Amino acid sequence: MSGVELPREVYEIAEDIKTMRIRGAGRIARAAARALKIAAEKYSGPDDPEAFVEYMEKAAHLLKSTRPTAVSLPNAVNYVMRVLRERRFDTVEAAIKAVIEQAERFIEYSMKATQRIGEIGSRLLQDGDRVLTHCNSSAALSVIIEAWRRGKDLEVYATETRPKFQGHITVTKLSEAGLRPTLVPDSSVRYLMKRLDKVVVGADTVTANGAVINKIGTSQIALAAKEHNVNFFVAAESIKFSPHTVIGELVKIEERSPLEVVQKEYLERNPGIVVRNPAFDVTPPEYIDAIITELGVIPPQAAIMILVEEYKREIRDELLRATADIED
Ligand code: RUB
Repeated sequence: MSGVELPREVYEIAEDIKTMRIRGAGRIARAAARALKIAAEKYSGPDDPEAFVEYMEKAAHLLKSTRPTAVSLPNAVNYVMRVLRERRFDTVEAAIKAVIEQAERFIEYSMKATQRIGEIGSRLLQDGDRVLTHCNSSAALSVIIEAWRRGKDLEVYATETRPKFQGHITVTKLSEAGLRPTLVPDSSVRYLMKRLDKVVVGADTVTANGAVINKIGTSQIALAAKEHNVNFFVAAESIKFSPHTVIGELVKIEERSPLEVVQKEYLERNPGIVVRNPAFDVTPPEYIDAIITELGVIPPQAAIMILVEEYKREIRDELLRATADIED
């Protein structure tokens, strides 16, 4: 690994992602792209393109290691790093310029994708719908708020989303947009489901078979929605689709500190009690009516089509890697 030190800002962004000051799969991805851009802008190592690539790989590695579940993070890092991995540069200056442009391209695409999901997804909500959302997803909010802006009167429910209470961010955003959201405990979802029409949630990762990994509790909501014949929609940009899952790789579910669930004193007083804090769960495709992407609305079973269309290179690399492993 490169001996050239990374700028302080890159470590700060990595720490902000790890500690969830920056959170939500889309935001994490854009923050990582921004960190790579800063790393390139502030490079102060030798005037040697190879040394620069090594230094950028160090930044890429650091950023990817911050949180394990949202595939948008490695997708963002790989998208930016692709310019260095697939091209050779004669000068460091040219390589820096290419990284900056690629990072900016990613950020712009990601922002526009969320907006486009709102435009496309808003058509799935009807005037008078009672809609539930979980956690805090920019893509899901884009759908709900855009439908509201288009004149659809919606009654929106948001779960608290324990233990980190991202639901509070959601109700604030909805309220700022002019809606009058209702905040509800996570455990009230099945009780409320009979009076709801639709559920809209975001995604951290969509797998090749159309399963969706999102904030813990999402799969229970999907179960209750299925039981009550309530439509369950997922809003997810194509950067949330995981090329690694094409070869059957499983998505790692982040397990966070028990101290987000109970206080330190509680653990000290009760040494015989184990507290676990899994942060995400998996909703199988059978429980999902549609995935709203910036490329259109798809049934979950068509996730593989988005992957093949958008991640040709990555899938080819994954397949080569899998074959090499078999031959070893
Ligand atoms: C956030 C979460 C969100 C998705 C999608 O979890 O599960 O639903 O990341 O969000 P955490 P977005 O708070 O642990 O990061 O649509 O904004 O990408």
